[in-house]
Parts: sequence; structure tokens; C-alpha cells
Amino acid sequence: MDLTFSDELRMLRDLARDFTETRIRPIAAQIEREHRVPRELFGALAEAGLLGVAIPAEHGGAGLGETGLCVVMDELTQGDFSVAVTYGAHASIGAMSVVVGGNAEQQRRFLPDMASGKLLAAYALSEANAGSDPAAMRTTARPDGSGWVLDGEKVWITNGDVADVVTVYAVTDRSKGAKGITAFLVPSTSPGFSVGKREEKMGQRGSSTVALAFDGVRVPDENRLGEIGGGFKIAMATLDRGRLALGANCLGCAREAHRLSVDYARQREAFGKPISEHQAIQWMLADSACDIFTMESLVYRVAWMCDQGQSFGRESAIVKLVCSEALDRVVDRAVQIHGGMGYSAEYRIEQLYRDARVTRIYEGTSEIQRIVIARDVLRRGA
Ligand code: COS
Repeated sequence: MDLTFSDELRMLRDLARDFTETRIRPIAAQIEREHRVPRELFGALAEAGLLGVAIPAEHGGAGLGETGLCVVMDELTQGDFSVAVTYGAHASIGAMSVVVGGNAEQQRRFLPDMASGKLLAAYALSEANAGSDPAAMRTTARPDGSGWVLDGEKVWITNGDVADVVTVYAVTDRSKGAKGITAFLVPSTSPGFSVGKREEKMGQRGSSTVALAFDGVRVPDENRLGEIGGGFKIAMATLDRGRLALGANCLGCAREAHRLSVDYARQREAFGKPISEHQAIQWMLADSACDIFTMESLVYRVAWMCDQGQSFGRESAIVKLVCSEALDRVVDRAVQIHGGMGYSAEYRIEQLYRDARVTRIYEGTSEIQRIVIARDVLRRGA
């Protein structure tokens, strides 16, 4: 059993690590202060060849699969969570909708430009009253001549205000529930497409999360992704990949919080010696090391399963659940180790604590992951 990265993946990790050190860390405080990831950073990510990591090579990507994507997410998140999430909305759930659900012509038409950064992608599923239960969505698409007309509103759309093309899920037959939902690739320049309210969030403040409105937006049938009524499955299969990549985000954030905690514990003194020499602190550091090793082992094993073409829906829910809850413990311990300083906005750990909280909520809450896992256990056996 070989659990080492290939030379290609090692080179990718070094590239993403160097990008994080030279392009992200120097501006991380500014991103947090201004609540904005500079648009130029997309250009830099594209230039570094990082936008199309998981896009197949025949469509202009690097063809390094979900493992490659997780490697990049792991590294970028260590520099700044908002940058990694902004990246993921494009490179993970944005572009992966087309990889998962697009026909050959759509993949030829969209993927090379998504890999080069000419087209930025986003994914629009959630609505104000349809978050955990997306099948209850209200956005509709009705057939009209040779295309479709979309009406409705989506919320919590990461990159919704910067994307050039958004995968929008809409009801085409309400009587069929989840089987009456269809996916569409909607250019943001379409008349009737508008960007609404930007969320003010507890954490990941640099990433842009907006509402999108569709007011009689016409979409040609050639932009319909997959079968009529097949949209829910595309949404879920894309989320299987998104939840895995999110596990890599959690891993990167945990590594950063842990590293800062080790450094702090070595230099902060109490009772006449560095706090790292007190057993109470050592136990917290040991517990976080266990959590991080578990996260790393899970993320890369499930990424490998995905890239081998194995079924990994249950496992991606396990990654999302375990990694987001492990991250929660790691950042909580990190604040505790930092003591009062961990509660001060002057120390980075305060931001990491806030950035981490939403990982137990977005792309399916912990409770939804347990539903996905339990249903699969009951259907396919333990
Ligand atoms: N891949 C492919 N198809 C899938 C799938 C997956 N991972 N999960 C479900 N499906 C299919 C099912 O197989 C079913 O089709 P068949 O009847 O032909 O088998 C269809 O989709 C409907 O599935 P199901 O009946 O399980 O749908 P539910 O409405 O009960 O929803 C949950 C299931 C709760 C798991 C789903 O709604 C979910 O993941 N909710 C959370 C959504 C979320 O993550 N939102 C966050 C915002 S997105 S950034």
C-alpha cells in the first residue's frame, strides 16, 4: 500500500505552498480588514496554473483530480480561509458541476476557459427557505421556444458577484419533487440576472457571499446541464466533491491554528517556564495533533477513492462531518492555549476561530451529513 504523493502532487503542493507564502500571507490582514479578496488574486492563481487543477487535461486543466484540488485547498487555507473558499467556489463546486454534469460539447465550451481563469464559475443551489432541503426550492425554469426562462432568487452564493457563469438549479416540474429540478449554466451578463445583498458574516469575511435574482432570465437549451429533471443528482454529486474539498479547507485551517499554538506555547511563560512545559498545554497540543492526523488521513484517502472512480458519497459526508468538527476542537484549544491573547483581534487565532465556525454549516450541516451517512449505512450496510 503506497500512501505517498506522486512527484506531480509534490510539485503541486510546493507550488501552492509558495503561492500561499508569497501572494496570500502578505495580504491576509488586508483581506480581513477590507472584507475583500482582491480580484487580481484570481489572475495570479490562473497564472500559477492553480485554477484548473481538477479539470481534466483534455479540457485544459492539470488533470490532478480531487487529490490535486485537496492539496491546493489544504495549502491556500493555511494562508487565508477566505481566499481558499473563493478559490473553491470556482475550482471545486463551480467547475465541478460541469465536470460532473456537462455533456461533451459543454465541457469543451466551458472547461478550458474555467481552467485558464477566463471564465469564473459559481454554484447556486440554496434559497432563503431551502438550505438543508434544496428540493423545496422555489426558483423556476419554464420552457420557452428553444430555451428556458428562469425566475427566482438564490442566497448564500459565494462569488455570485464576480462569477461569469453560474450553475443555477431550478424547478422544471414541481409535481416531481427532487426529480423535477434541472440545472442551467447561466452567464452573469444575461438580462434579468442581478446581484443582491452581500452577507455580513461572522468569519471568512473576505469571501463574497451574495444573493442572486433571476427575473425572466432567458437561457438557451444548449446551456441546460444534464437531463431535464436530473439537476438534483448533479447538485448532490457536485456537493460530494465539494464536501471533500471542504475537508481539506478544515485540515489547512487546523494546521495553521496548531502551528500558531505550538509557537505561542514555546514562547509564553507562566509559573517560571514556557507554558509548553506544562502538561495541561501538552495534552491540548497532543489532542490537536491527533485530530489533524485523522483529518489528513481521511481527506487524502477519500480523494484517492474519488480519483479511482470509486463511490465515495458516504465517505465524503464522513470527511465533512469529521473534519469540520475536528477543526472546531482544534481552534477552540488554540484559543485556550493563547489565553486572553486568543480572544484579542490582535492575534490571528481570533480570526481562525471565527473562520472555522461555518464549516459545520455550509455545504450541508453536520446534521445533514449524519443523515447522508445513516441512510447509506441502512441501504448498503455498515
Ligand atoms: N449523488 C447522486 N445522486 C444523489 C446523491 C448523490 N450524492 N444524493 C442523492 N441523490 C439522488 C438520490 O439517489 C435520489 O434519486 P433516486 O430516487 O433516483 O435514487 C435523488 O437524488 C433524491 O435523493 P433523496 O431522496 O435522498 O433527496 P432528499 O430530498 O431526501 O435529500 C439530502 C437528501 C438531505 C441528503 C439532501 O437534500 C442534502 O444533501 N441536503 C443538504 C444540501 C446542502 O448541502 N446545502 C448546502 C448548500 S449548497 S453550497
